[in-house]
Amino acid sequence: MENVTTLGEFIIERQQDHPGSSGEFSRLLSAIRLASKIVSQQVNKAGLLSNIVGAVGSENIQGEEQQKLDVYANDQFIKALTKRKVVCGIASEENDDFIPINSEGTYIIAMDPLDGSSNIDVNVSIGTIFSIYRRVSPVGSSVTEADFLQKGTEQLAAGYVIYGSSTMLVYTTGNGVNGFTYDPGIGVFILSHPNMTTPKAGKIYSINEGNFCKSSKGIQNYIKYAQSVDPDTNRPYSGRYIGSLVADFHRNLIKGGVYLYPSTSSAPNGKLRLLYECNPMAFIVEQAGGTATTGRKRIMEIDPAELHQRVPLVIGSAEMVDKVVEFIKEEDLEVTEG
Ligand code: AHM
Ligand code: MG
Repeated sequence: MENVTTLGEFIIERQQDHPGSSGEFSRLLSAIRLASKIVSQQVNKAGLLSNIVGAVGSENIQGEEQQKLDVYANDQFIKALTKRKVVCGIASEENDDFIPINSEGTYIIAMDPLDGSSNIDVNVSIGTIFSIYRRVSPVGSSVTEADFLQKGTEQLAAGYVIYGSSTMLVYTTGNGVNGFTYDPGIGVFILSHPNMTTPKAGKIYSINEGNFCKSSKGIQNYIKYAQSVDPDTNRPYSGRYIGSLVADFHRNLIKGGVYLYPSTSSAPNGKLRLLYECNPMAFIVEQAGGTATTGRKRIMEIDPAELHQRVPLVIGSAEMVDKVVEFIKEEDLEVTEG
């Protein structure tokens, strides 16, 4: 195990790049690291929990009630972040309101503790997504909603954990993107993907095509474009859609591709949440050389109006995202002219 860098070492090294830093931020990242190890272990036992140890709601052998995995993940992240005392508030997909933590804390977290809920019970990759901001209200006062409603451009850090064939933690603090793979044998994350960049273009498009008839003309035309044959532009693209944002995003980040969750007639703002799904992924993709937009506006420049706000998302390789935007703009033009 010589010449490897662990996540713990990496966090300390990077902290030294910021002289005068109090180490608070590093403590926060260590809390996320700890919670993701615990959740990873539990995710790997998910089948055992529901089918052997007992269904959700029943008691296990220690007399503890079995929890749903997403509730369990939420509790673990909240517990770990609360202990570090540097966090003043948390917004989570699992909680209607934000949770005030320590009024002396400097940072706020927005998170989706276990994303990809439809895949939890069927052994398909799922993930955790997080986004970190400095509070805007004064330290010592109670955290306010305004602390959470900041633009994505204000993010200090963002990342995700993918519980896949191996568990990986990928994050950025605005200075590139680094990925760490978990070695369960020794219980550490090891730097496996330093300075991750995403190709300018790829061959993959990821969208729930079941929504085709509910989609706008622009999106329908893009799907037809992705499916048409044109060897010069590597088409037809491959359709890949897992239904777990973290897994679809992670694959496309590495291989090159575009992920879309556009507006549909039944979900005019799409499905995904701005604060803890779209913004963190947008920060990561931009740091890796890609882009993220609603089709009309850069994701990270949206002024959030509410905690659980949804926005349409087109994210991935820059040239592929641009192509989708062309189709959306073409449709806008037809609508205005017609
Ligand atoms: P969730 O937070 O309830 O898990 O929903 C978010 C998930 C994303 O991970 C995924 O990309 C998307 O929903 C899939 O939605 P759909 O089943 O509509 O395609
Ligand atoms: Mg989610």
